[in-house]
Amino acid sequence: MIFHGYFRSSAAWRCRIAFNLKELRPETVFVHLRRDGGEHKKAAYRALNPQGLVPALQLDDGTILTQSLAIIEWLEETHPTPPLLPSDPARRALVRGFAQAIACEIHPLQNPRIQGYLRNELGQPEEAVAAWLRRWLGEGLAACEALVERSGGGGRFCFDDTPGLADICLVPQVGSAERLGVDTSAMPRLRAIAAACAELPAFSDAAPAKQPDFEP
Ligand SMILES: N[C@@H](CCC(=O)N[C@@H](CS)C(=O)NCC(=O)O)C(=O)O
Repeated sequence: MIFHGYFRSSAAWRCRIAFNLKELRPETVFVHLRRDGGEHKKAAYRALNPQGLVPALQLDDGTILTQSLAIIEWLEETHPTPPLLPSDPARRALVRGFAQAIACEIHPLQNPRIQGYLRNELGQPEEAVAAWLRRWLGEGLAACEALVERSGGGGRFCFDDTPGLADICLVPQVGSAERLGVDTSAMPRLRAIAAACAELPAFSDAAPAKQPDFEP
């Protein structure tokens, strides 16, 4: 299996954590999102993912999976141990809802192509782009804090005492919040969970700075 990713991509970061938790080491190909106008926009990569987004996962039978949540759900179904979702259906839905709040609502507004549109086509200055990023990230994470709180998640991780899909989605988004200077002081649960995750090699080894294609 071949994983196509980029060190800074939070969608790829989610998958890296999931691979590590499942103790899988896929061959990795790095797709540079900034070099030469973006390798993800070239025909060679679009043949893998017509959306022109990383990550993509090429399976041994040639099937190409796209979308980080679909990749992680495939991993969960094919390599069930350790589980990334709770066994109770309602709690599974809670975890999926949390994961989608990040992957479907917060993250898409942060994407390089969205930033490029704001800068280049709408002519917005850097301060306006930064304000956009912080606004949607801050508001989205505040809702995530409430979701964890409401779930009775007093454990070490979002919805359980073991890390799972919600934590996999949370950690890269908290990483973006730190990088972009979002004020997370009113999100003590999320900060504590991110700190607990950082103590686990599956999470710390997946961080952008640990990837071979990392650039400061
Ligand atoms: N929903 C997709 C998001 C994929 C995505 O947006 N990837 C970003 C990097 S995190 C990307 O390739 N962006 C390219 C661009 O915006 O030009 C997933 O979860 O896989």
